[in-house]
Amino acid sequence: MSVFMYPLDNEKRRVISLDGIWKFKFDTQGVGRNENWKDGLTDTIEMVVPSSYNDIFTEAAKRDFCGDVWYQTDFYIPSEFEALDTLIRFGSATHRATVFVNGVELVSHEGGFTPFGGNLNDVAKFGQKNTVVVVVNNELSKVTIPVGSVKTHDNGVKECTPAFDFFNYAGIHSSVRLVAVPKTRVNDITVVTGFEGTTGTVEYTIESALNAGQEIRVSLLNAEGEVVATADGQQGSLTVENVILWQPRKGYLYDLVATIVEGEELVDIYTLPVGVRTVKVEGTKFLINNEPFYFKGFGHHIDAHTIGRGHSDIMNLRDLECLDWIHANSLRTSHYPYPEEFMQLADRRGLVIIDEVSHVGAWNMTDVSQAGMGGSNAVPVKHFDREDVQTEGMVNHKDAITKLIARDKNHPCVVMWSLSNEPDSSQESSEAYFKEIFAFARDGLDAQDRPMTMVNFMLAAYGNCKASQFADVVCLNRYYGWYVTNGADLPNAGDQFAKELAGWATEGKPVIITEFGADTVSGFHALPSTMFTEEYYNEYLDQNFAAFDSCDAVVGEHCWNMHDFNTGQGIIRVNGNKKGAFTRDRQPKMAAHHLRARWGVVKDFNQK
Ligand code: GCB
Repeated sequence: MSVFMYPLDNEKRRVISLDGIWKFKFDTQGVGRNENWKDGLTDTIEMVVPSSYNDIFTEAAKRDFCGDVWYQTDFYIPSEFEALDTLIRFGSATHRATVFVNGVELVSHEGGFTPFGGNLNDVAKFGQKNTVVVVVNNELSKVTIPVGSVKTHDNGVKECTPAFDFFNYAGIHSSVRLVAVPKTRVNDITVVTGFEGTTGTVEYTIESALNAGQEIRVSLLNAEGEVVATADGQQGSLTVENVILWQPRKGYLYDLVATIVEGEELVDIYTLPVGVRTVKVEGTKFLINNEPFYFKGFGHHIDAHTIGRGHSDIMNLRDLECLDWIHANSLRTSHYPYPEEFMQLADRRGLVIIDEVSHVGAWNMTDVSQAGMGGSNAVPVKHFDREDVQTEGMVNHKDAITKLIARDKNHPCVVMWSLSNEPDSSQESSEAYFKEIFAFARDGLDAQDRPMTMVNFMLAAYGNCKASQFADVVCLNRYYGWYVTNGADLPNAGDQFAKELAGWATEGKPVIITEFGADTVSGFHALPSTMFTEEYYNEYLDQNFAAFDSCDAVVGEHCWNMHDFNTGQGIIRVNGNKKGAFTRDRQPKMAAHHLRARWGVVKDFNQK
């Protein structure tokens, strides 16, 4: 089974959760791989799966640990699973992991935000106790996705130095499950939807190795569970009369039920939620269902007190409630793929998603970072001039894109892929790099052929960016009134921003402001305002709104960030990044009320 298919429990499939408290051990000396910790851990402590391990402890050395950590638990596979294929599936482990079952290496995976797993049939004992040991590593380099480096201190302790502005949370971040599926099964499904007038279409392709006498039957059920269309075969098209479209904020879903049958016997069944909608860029418009859409929302982070980046349905739901309250219609999964369960909620709610791969912040690997982010980690070598970045880094980047699209290709909420956040696209050598990355991503990975973008950094301003030429939509992170033209010059921030936007508008593409925001400590007030106060954020927002409204090509505004979030320590971070409209515990600052007032008026469609 494609590991990217979400695990389902149904008539023919079984899912057993392995979430809970696991045994855990920091490999402080880096000896575990040589000393065969894979055979079983000793002297362990406890750890929750899923979660980041970092904020569970009270010691800095554990929070900031860089290297291997080891997990272990026991599990049973029921004897009746012997007739099936049983996988152990991890939703994600950051940034890489190797899984051992009963001492045998089962699977290794690179990339901290996408699922992986391995078939247990040859290594596990049915009806008996099995042991799984997982080593998870959080180290970063110039060629990992995301980018960073590792510094070794005089005492031998390693420190991860991310080239990105979010805490480098690590651990088993999503659920671990045993997934038992029939030997002949639906291995993968791909859907492409469309509509003409009131008639919708769902074209599907099902990957499956059928035995003689077996066939595929497909039906489409509406939200009431009534069959509205049927088809047979591995590929086909379902026609839906009086189709109800998937719309922003009205996430209507059909169920595509794919079955394999042998005569009257059911061999396998898989149900995929499907939203019928189209997405297209036309001139400076971003069309959803042929209507010009206006993005209102945020760049977000999966980030919460104590759980770090661990998956939490509670935080996801709270975030969606806050987004509804503030009249947001969209979100960017900055700066990595989000939990599968988050994407499912977005489908159901009609939350429009710009889905971002975890290629982020190569700016910090160059001398330019000195100007922007006070980057004490700067290495004065231009990132894209490095041969290893153009070779190994490119391979890893492509791999991360492949996995993101393979996992999220069927989600109606996803309307665009973001292939990078803030690379230093002012460098000459970034041009060839991104030409190849965009060509690769467009070459058949996404059957829905969604628009593709990369998110531009302010130091590659209009006229200076070598990569945005390959994008369908210009996405800009801009901080006029914060990093550029700060406090003293705030009244001019809007005009300066508008000037740059006028330049971008000549490209004839839609422009989305994917970041704008000001660090604001909740409860800080000043009259007249000063930077970091709630008053300042509101004035800053007004300057930005004026710039957006001055430019017809601007089709969206994503404030940075939805909520305060944790970062590494640094002289420009006050216990984390404080640009949230909400606090880290998801309570509104004054800025949230200000955004809400505007977004309650700005329409989802036909704004400009
Ligand atoms: C950016 C980055 C984002 C940072 C933000 C900031 O441009 O994309 O990851 O958190 O700036 O607040 O500095």
